[in-house]
Amino acid sequence: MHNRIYRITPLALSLIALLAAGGAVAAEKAAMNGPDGVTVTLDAARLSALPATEAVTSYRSSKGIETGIYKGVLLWDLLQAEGFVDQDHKSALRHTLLATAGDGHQVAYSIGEIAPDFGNRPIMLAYEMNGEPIADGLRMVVPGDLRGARHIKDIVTLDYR
Ligand SMILES: Nc1nc2c(c(=O)[nH]1)N[C@H]1C(S)=C(S)[C@@H](COP(=O)(O)O)O[C@H]1N2
Ligand SMILES: [Mo]
Repeated sequence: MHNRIYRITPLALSLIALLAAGGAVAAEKAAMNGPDGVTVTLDAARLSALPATEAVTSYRSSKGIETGIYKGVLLWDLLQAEGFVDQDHKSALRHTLLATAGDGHQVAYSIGEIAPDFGNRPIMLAYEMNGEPIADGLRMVVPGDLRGARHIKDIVTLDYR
C-alpha cells in the first residue's frame, strides 16, 4: 500500500506541474498561416515561449465602456519569432494579417501599423484577461482604439498575406 502511493506520487506531481505551467495560457489554439504555405499552431506552449506583455484597455461597445487588463504577446514579436516579416521594410509594408473568429468576424491589421519603425501600435494577441485565462479563446487587444470592433475574440485563424 505504502509502496504503491510512493510510486504514484512523483507521476501525479509532474502532471500537476505540467497543468499549472500550461494554466497561464488559455487551452484554445489558433492556426497562423504564413508565407509559402507555412502553418503554425498558436497554442499555450508556443505563446508562453514568447516575451509576455500587458496592457490596460478601454473601448466603447454597445454595452458601454469595457475595461480590461490583458496579457499576451505583441503581434510584432509573434510575427518576428516566426520569421514571417520580410527584412526589407518596403516589401514588409505590403503585408497584412487577417484575423478570423469562430463566428466569422474578421479584422485585418497591417504590418505598417505594428512595425516599431512605423505605426508602432502595441497590438497584442492576448491569452489572459484580468488575471484569468481567456475562456473563449485568443483575443486581439488594440490599445488606443476607441471602439471594440478590432478586439476580435475567439480567433480561429490568422492569415499573413
Ligand atoms: N469574434 C467576435 N469578436 C468581436 C465581435 C464579434 O462580433 N465577434 N464584436 C466586436 C465588437 S464590434 C465589439 S464592440 C466588442 C464587444 O466586446 P464586449 O462584448 O466585451 O463588449 O467585441 C468585438 N469582438
Ligand atoms: Mo462594436
